[in-house]
Amino acid sequence: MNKIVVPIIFLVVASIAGVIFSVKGIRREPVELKPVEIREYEGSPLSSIKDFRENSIKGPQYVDIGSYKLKVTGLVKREKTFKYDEVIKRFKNYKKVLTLYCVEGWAVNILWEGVLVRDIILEAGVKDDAKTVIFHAVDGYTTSFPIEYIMDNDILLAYKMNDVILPPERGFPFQRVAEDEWGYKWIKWVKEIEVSDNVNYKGYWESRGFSNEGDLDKSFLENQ
Ligand SMILES: Nc1nc2c(c(=O)[nH]1)N[C@H]1C(S)=C(S)[C@@H](COP(=O)(O)O)O[C@H]1N2
Ligand SMILES: [Mo]
Repeated sequence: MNKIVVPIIFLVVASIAGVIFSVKGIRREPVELKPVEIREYEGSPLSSIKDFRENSIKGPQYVDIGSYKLKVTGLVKREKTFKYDEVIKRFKNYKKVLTLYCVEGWAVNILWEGVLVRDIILEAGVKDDAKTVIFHAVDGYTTSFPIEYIMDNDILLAYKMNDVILPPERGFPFQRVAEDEWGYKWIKWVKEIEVSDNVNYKGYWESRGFSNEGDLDKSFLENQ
């Protein structure tokens, strides 16, 4: 009897030990799961997030998301401060394919995803004398829009492009997506949305001769 039982017990113990050792022994490097950008949306091709040219006034900005806050200030009923996640979760998300045209002559067609600037501003409540919305970025860059334009249109504050979270170079955490407007109106690394009564405000490129309207159908130069 023992002649059979002993080897069986031995075999069982040995195979359990074998399993434990082999599991412990597997030392495979973790596989990095990179986000994959989509290159086609509803049958139409998209540009790649690598097709952009880096021409920001101070180069890419690397925002620490732990301490990041988006502020709504100025002529609002309640000044507001949102953390990154709050912005994305609190407001309804939208997506749209839009092309960014830089005045330098290049363009990228991208699926943008984000929240509406209007929804964020409405949460703060606009005062009667509000005329202009000024966007401020981490690198000191600014650009502005008439308040009616922001409130009457579906203007995105994007946090994703081609289904991928904005890379730091592309404006993480948020880029304002400005439909029908030149690239310099697409402010990256947005940190503050200021509601103002200053109708003559001029942003970074606007104060250097670029049209304040930024209308794509017209020249980007102010007096042409
Ligand atoms: N904060 C910030 N946003 C910015 C700029 C900048 O220098 N700083 N450059 C603008 C210009 S001129 C263009 S064409 C687009 C270009 O986007 P990209 O730098 O992601 O290619 O970003 C716009 N947004
Ligand atoms: Mo640009």
